Amino acid sequence: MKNMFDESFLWGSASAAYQVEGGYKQDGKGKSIWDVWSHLEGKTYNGTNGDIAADHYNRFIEDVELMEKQGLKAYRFSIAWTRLLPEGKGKVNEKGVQFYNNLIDELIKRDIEPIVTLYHWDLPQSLQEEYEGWESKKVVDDFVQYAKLCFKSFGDKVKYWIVMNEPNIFTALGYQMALHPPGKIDEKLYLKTYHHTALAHGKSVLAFKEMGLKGYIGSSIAFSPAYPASSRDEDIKALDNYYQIGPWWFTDIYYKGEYPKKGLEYYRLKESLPEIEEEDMIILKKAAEKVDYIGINYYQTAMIAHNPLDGVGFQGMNTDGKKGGQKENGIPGLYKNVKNESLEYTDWDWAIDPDGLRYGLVELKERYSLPILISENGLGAFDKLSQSGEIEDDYRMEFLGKHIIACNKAIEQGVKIIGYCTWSFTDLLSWLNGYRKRYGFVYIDFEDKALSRIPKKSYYWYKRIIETNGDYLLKGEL
Ligand code: BGP
Repeated sequence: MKNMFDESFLWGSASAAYQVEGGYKQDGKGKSIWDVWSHLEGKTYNGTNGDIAADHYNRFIEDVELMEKQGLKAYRFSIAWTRLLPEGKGKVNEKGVQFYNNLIDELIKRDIEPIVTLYHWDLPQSLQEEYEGWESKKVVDDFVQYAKLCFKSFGDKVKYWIVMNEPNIFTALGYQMALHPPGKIDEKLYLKTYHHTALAHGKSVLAFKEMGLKGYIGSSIAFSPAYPASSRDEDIKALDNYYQIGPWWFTDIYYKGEYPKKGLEYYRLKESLPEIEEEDMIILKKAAEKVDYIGINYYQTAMIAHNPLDGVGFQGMNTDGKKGGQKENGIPGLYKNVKNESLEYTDWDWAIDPDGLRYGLVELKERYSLPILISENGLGAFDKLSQSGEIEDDYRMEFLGKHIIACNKAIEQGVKIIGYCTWSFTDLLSWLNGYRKRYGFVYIDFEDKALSRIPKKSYYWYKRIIETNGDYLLKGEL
């Protein structure tokens, strides 16, 4: 297979502050909504939390050394808003700024490009208490102040910025399914908070450009392309419904500066739309013209079928890793997500579909004509440490390898891909699935206080791919 990856391709890996850092009240850090939520009874898998996590806050040098040894070209991480601004606004915590400066310097020293996410779900608790966080438009301006502080503090060193991580997931889980903070079920709030995330993104993009910083900025959306369950009209229509209030709803407002028409009509009839000011749409349009790339987190595709008015609604998520436990989820009258019999599934019932990535990348290219950064892709699995101290995660190599091949094919089809970040570099906390659902190249025994790092087989495999800029894989050796 012809290798389409150019020399500047960012072979990366990713993490997020709450899932990896620990040090949850160290050096003046304020509380985030996740610090509070994970301590509430019954909210996370077996009560797991990120108090210590992988202790990356105290061990980042060791972690960056491991990245360097692997040859990683880029490391995507998020900044904890509450480390910089413990109360969400006002007084800056210099120790927090120092931590990220140290991390960035350490990466640059080792030729690893920092890709910085500004928001990976850890809203300051004080803003939640003051005005209900994302529910109030006040959050937009507080967010932009925080973003500007980041641009000012790190903008001379960081080239790649991701404003929002998966706004579609944290608003859906927070306001449609009550699985993430603040644990509500309210369609109006879901749409309102999503609109506010788009505004926070848009205003931050414009602020970034106004500051004249040299760099690239976008946001990362969780993207699940989909197929119709059959060629029956009702399934084709269901697929269109899915795209209108799913993928295109999420990405159009960020990358075209408008909501898809049919989706708007649907919510208008239900009287669920938030107040959208004319000024909002002007900002969103301007930002969509200035944004540099689309970030996507890709894990799986969906298979969409007709769902009658008395059909299934949201029926929960598989969080215990017992394969087959996932029930069908849907929106009565619009669509439901059914099992795709032609695909394999992970233990958490996520469809494994490498070609879905190629398919989705081409869809995005055709709709938005922007370069794309794959900011997450990975396999959650129960990894086992062998008696001799090794982790033979061949299944992860197979998973990632097939997805990298899919990227290569997408580039052949004209998609401009800036880079590919695996989720995740070390093992870390999975929000609702605890520490047993592992994604990393580096194993961490979370039961053992030492939290020692052990590179898995996939760590060395990815190293070979990076060294050869993809040749090692594309020549057929998985
Ligand atoms: C994405 C998030 C990540 C990460 C990943 C894996 O939605 O951006 O933070 O958690 O999914 O998901 P999970 O941990 O639920 O398996």
